[in-house]
Amino acid sequence: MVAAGTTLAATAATLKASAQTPAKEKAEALRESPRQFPKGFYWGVGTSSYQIEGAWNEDGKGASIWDTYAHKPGNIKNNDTGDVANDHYHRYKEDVALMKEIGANSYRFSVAWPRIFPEGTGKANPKGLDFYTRLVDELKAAGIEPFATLYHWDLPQTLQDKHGGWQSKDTAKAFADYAGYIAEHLGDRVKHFFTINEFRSFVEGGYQGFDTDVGGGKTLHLGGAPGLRLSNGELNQVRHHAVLGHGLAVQAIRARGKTGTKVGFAENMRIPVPVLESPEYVKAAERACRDLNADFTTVMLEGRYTDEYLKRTGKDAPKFTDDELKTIASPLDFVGINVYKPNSYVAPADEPQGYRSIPINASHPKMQSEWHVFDPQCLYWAPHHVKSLWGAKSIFITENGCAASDVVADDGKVYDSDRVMFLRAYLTQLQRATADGVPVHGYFLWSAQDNFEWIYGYGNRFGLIYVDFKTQKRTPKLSAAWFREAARRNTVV
Ligand code: PNW
Repeated sequence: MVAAGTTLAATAATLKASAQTPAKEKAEALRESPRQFPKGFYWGVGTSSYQIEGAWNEDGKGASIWDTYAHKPGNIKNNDTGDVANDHYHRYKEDVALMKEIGANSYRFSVAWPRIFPEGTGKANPKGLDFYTRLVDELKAAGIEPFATLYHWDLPQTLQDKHGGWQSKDTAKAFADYAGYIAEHLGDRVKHFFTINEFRSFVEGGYQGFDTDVGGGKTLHLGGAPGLRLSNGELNQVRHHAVLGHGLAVQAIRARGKTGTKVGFAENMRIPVPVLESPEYVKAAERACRDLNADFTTVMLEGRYTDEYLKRTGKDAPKFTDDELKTIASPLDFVGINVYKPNSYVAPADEPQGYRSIPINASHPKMQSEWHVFDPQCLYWAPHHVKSLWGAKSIFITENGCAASDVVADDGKVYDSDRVMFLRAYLTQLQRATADGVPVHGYFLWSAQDNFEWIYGYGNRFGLIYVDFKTQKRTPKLSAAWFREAARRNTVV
């Protein structure tokens, strides 16, 4: 009570002072605003190679499983493909200039493995590396810090053909070799690496298909490349190989990168939100979080599969060695989480697991993507859980954003009022987390530009910048102006 009273009084004083003082002091007062993010906060935007680059078979690039998957009629809405996408491969200079214009001080992009090693392993393709070298130089010259993701799902097709992709441990080893190669060649300018993006999405989507709760007892079935339908036992083994690939890559990056290179993963952790903010409910949500993420986040941060996970999977449990567990839990410099929606609402329960999930209501508000359950609180609880469960010292929000039904208005502008509402609401919760001492050091909005949204093709637009895919014309949206102002003032605006 005392603290709340003091804060209110301080806010009132600030407001009063700012009403009477000249511009410079007003700016000072704003900087003191209680909605400030920590000093040095990274305000970034994100993309991934297959979703924006195009040039799918240029300059020696090998095919990826997404090239193959999208080329097969019926897999993608409207049979869209990433063959051209945003043509970013040729327009990266314009795109970096636009990022600067919209106020981003950092950029999370991904490297297309088959550009670097067209066959997955073996001989490197110098032209592939050259593209990322030029991109990184352009970013540095614009004062934008590059953050590189090494795997955002575009596996070299050869590795799929040779041994079933991530069904084989050989893919995990090949991934580490490629990761080490990139760290060696870009590590003088790229200081932050994410190994793998969204383990759950590409493993479950690609190797079995997965169901996500959209409220009212309904689930939505989502899939992706390579489009397999494995059994549960086989799927758990793929999960294991993916986290093993991450661990091996961490070691390779440390061995071959420059001293001081920082590394972590970027996972779309399942996020349980406590129904009430009381200690018992928060405890229940933390237990749910550790449990629901046992297969990826928990094993990478704890170095063991939880007893409940092994019991639950039974005869379908992955086969693993203690050595592999050590590798999987190689020490990290930060934890990256992609945060879009709560996965469940949680209450305490007497059952041994200590929590129960409350159904998501049928009328729950959503954003445009049919899976996108709207709740800003998840951007508070996700990093909070990561800190309280695993003691993370540094956390990045590697993705957050939403699709919206954007159109160009008569005056040539794009008025994405719902995205502005979404960002303000979610970032208010993120700021609250940082104010509570959760060490979040950066935020990457998904996405810099509208792009190829996987099985939804070009229909679902996530960008701060609108892209006309016929002419490749780029137009910053209303939300881009919002983002620039928030980044400039390092606060929620
Ligand atoms: C992420 N869900 O995928 C990916 O990392 C991006 O490449 C993608 O464009 C972006 O989010 C938007 O979809 C997700 O069902 C796919 O909750 C599905 C879900 C979340 C993220």
